[in-house]
Amino acid sequence: MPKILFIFSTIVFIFAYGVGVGKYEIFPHKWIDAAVDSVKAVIVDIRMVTGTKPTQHIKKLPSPPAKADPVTGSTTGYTAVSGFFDDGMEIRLLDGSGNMAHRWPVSFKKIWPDPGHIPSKDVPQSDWNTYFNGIIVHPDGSVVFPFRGLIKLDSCGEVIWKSTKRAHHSVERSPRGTYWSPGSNFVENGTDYLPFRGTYYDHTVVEFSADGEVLREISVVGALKKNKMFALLNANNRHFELFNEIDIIHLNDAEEIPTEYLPQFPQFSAGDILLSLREPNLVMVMDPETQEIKWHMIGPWNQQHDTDWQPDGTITLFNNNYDRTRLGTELGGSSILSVDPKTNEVKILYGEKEGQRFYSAVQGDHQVLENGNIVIVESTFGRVFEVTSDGTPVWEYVNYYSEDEVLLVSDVARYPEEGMDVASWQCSPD
Ligand SMILES: [Ca+2]
Ligand SMILES: [Ca+2]
Repeated sequence: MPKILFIFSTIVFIFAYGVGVGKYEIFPHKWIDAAVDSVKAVIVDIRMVTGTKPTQHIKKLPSPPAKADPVTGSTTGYTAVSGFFDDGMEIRLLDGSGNMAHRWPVSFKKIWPDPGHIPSKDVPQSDWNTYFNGIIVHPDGSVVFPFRGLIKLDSCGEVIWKSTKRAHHSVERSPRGTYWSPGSNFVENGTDYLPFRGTYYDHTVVEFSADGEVLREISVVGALKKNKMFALLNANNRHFELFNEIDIIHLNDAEEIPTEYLPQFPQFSAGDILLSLREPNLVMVMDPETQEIKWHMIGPWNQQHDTDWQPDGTITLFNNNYDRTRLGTELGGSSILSVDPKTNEVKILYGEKEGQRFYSAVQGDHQVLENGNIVIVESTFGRVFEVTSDGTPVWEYVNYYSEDEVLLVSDVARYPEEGMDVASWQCSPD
């Protein structure tokens, strides 16, 4: 091929890839949304496709490192994490010392050898050009996670079932043993939602049976319309017709209220689901039967992820506090917040203080443990850590690629050791 043609085709590839990233969430698009970053993403993508270096999953640590001393303590229970480890995307189970207790390699090509349910332009170029959020590890060693559908693998990583219904960002079990995930449908020329004439992703909540069958799907944009809350979506001078194929709400969590928490949430009922919508900084509780939105609040969180019900009648969340800086220096970094939906009182549980600095512009996950400790994933800096309720770090795992580079970790789920008979699972890690 003449050199000039090669250069031209590379530029076309770069451009196409940059567009793909923006439109189809191949990677966290906010992470690489600036034009210069898109070009960078493409340059790295050549190394991704050729399997040379997983640059798309790597972030360079600040220099000098913001935190000098590693936390060396151990913890109890098993910590499930997902991200890029060693040779590819995986779900891993870590023991209390951070050692790998089990692993589930996740290959797009193996799970979806014939991805007919995905538009060809969205099919990843390689197993490395993928990522996912949301994991559940079951006591028998099976895992469920959204990955261009909802997937259940056994302890050896073989597919037990898979649904082609698009699911993304999170998966949570209901009290009935079913699964909730955010879903999405592509809407062309959004005439259903005039005056918004654009083409967009209508994010939905999808309930799957324990066998992966779709039981129901509810449009969240439709629910906002029904509750006369549509004005929230074009606040800040946003006009959807100016955009194309836009992710207008970025639904990133859906979980049903645990039955045992109901007495602490008298304003809500069994079956209600908690939703996190990143774009409008909106957290809300919806009855999926009637689509009545029973409570909602915008901020003070900013671009949040992972809202969780708590047994004390509060809701906690990962406040990304995205501010377009590399280290969150403009707004003070990310934090874990709690809100009482009875009073709308907000408290900072961890972060936004000297000595508690962490920051993940996108993704991020947290879990409040029974003893009040909090496990936090600082996704883009590849760090999972646990702090006590007074903010003392007690455990840490960093997914290093090199001395000054880390690989993204998207999720965390902590499980007590009891009931997780990991030694009995087939296919122990090699
Ligand atoms: Ca959550
Ligand atoms: Ca959580």
